[in-house]
Amino acid sequence: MNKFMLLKLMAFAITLSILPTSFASAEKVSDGPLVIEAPWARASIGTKRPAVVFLNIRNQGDAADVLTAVETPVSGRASVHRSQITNGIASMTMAGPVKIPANSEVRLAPGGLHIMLMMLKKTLVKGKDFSLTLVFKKTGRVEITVPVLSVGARGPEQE
Ligand SMILES: [Cu+2]
Repeated sequence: MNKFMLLKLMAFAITLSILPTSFASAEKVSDGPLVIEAPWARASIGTKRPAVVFLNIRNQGDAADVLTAVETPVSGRASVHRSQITNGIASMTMAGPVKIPANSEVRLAPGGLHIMLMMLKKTLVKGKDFSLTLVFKKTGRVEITVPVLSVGARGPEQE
């Protein structure tokens, strides 16, 4: 084996070791300055109860944007909710339009902002994924793929 072939093999091995992590991060960059990172959903118990989606929205631009709506073929009614604890009682409300300030990140995570999928049209099965479209005022529509984790998942890192 000559030195050139060895280098090619090494490059191939490095590519192989990098691939799984780049898939796992499931990063989607829009045409604009927004980056949607680490989307995930919990498996649903049938379709009677709502499902929930979490993700990070990073705004790399110098102008704020606003998340105005979410859509997905698996749900008849998808919206952004905010969980809160008032006087020791946990509740959630419609978040309304969510501002994504310039050069910052908005995290949709357990205990805070999340995307609620009501009127599920199909059961979300662990290991499967589904498409979700985020609608932004400036950037427009950004379609992402959301992987479905286990029912008790607390985040993509725990899987
Ligand atoms: Cu909710």
